[in-house]
Amino acid sequence: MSSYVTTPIYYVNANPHLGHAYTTIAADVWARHRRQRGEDVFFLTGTDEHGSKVARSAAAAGLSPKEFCDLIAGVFRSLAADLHATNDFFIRTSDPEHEVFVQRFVERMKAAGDVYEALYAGLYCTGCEAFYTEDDLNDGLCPQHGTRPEWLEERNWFFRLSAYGERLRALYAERPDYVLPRTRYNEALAFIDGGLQDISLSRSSIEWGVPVPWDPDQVIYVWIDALINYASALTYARPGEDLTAQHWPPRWQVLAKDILKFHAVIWPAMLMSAGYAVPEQLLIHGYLTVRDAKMSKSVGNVLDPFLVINTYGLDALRFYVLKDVRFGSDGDVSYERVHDRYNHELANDLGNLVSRTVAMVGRYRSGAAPAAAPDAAVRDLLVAVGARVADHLDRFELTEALEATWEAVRALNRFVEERAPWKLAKDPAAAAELDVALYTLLDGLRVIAVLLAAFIPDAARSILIAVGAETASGWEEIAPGRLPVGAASRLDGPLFPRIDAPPA
Ligand code: ME8
Repeated sequence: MSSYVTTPIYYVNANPHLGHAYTTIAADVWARHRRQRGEDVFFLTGTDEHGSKVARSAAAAGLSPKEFCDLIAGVFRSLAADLHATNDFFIRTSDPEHEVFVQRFVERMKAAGDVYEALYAGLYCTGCEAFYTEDDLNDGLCPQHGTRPEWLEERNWFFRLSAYGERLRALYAERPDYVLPRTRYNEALAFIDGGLQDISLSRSSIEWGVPVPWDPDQVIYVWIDALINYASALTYARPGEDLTAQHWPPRWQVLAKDILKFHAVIWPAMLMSAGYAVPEQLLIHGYLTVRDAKMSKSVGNVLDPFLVINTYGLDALRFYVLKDVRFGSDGDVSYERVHDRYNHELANDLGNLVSRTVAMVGRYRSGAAPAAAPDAAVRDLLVAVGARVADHLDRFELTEALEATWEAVRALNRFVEERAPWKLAKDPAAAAELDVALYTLLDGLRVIAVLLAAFIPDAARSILIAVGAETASGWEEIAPGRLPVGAASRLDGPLFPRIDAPPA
């Protein structure tokens, strides 16, 4: 089965912040993990470039929309690269192939009888690029941005979303895990049960967008245009090839709760209308917050992912966001917390363990894995941890998976202290015991590196090289005892050098 994984496509109205990095990292961990399990993964991310929000930012910067998009899309693309995201394609909604595909898609919706023209008179938040009713607002303000929406009156083409209530309800009834976690499933179902209104499919008062094919004075509403990216990308990601048959529908779509309604209600209805299969599962995470407020470009309370990477390295960033904030919930983040977790968990717990182990194997066994079986208690613990990590990952519990892995890290640290190989090395009668201790440590680190390979790929690879198991990182390698006898261990420098003070 194909495993098509997507992130949202991010607005290019401003530079990316840690919130965008977060979703891309989570989806990348997932993509890497599924590849470890031998699946045929296609991983997509990209940028959402049309609409009034982006057009206004471009105007404020004194650039044409396209020039402005090229600039900021470039920053998002380099963020994905700097995160070592293994995306198979990077889509931009200003790609001509996407634009043509969007036109064909809405034509299919029209041919299905789901598109009609009418007057829209109501509220619009440009920050959300969303239409609101009075009931949606908090004291007349946008629930996401705290700003006053604009009053719009324009002729629009509408999508008959109201006709899809029954089919959506049937979808939710058939698939109790369509949206994870369950609270988000319930929230989406409540939208549907609350009664669906038709929505605008086009905008007549803006120009920066994809022209409506049968009415080129209007452009397609940016959210309709954006959602279609998940389908359009497969048709041109590989020149001369259409990957739709191989990868459609998406198996996992990762996004935060701010855009749940678009993905969990409007998107499947659009797909039903145009005659496509709906995605298998939506995985919804919470917000990174700063002093309890959602980190966002409009509030300006952002942490800079590039700064964290430059100070602590990429793996520290990947580890931090997934370990510090329980995946699915909201959680506060700060540079101080990155700093603490880096020094305690990565530098002390893991980095030191690797350095000590490799140093001892070098000193006492000339850098070669001794002939021994792993200590039985450690082996049993690693088997149990491996099974739990797999279970957590199956439920998309990324933080719990890391926590379980850290139990193994701490267990190996205790094991070194208890066995004290430096004492055993002084006693010739304890040579066999020393072999077991050193083999257990090397092999245990190997297992931990395989468990961590999707989360902190660079460090995991360095650990595998350090213990002499460079090529073996498939999921079956989590079984203890697979380190070949004689494997050569080496380490060039500390994996996570200590850093004295947080940046900024
Ligand atoms: O909504 N915490 O783009 P966007 C966690 N273009 N995740 C966050 C976050 C935070 N503080 N801030 C942003 C759009 N994100 C549309 C999407 S998809 C067809 C179109 C992440 O630039 C999170 O994934 O506002 C959220 O859903 C997404 O960025 C919103 O990015």
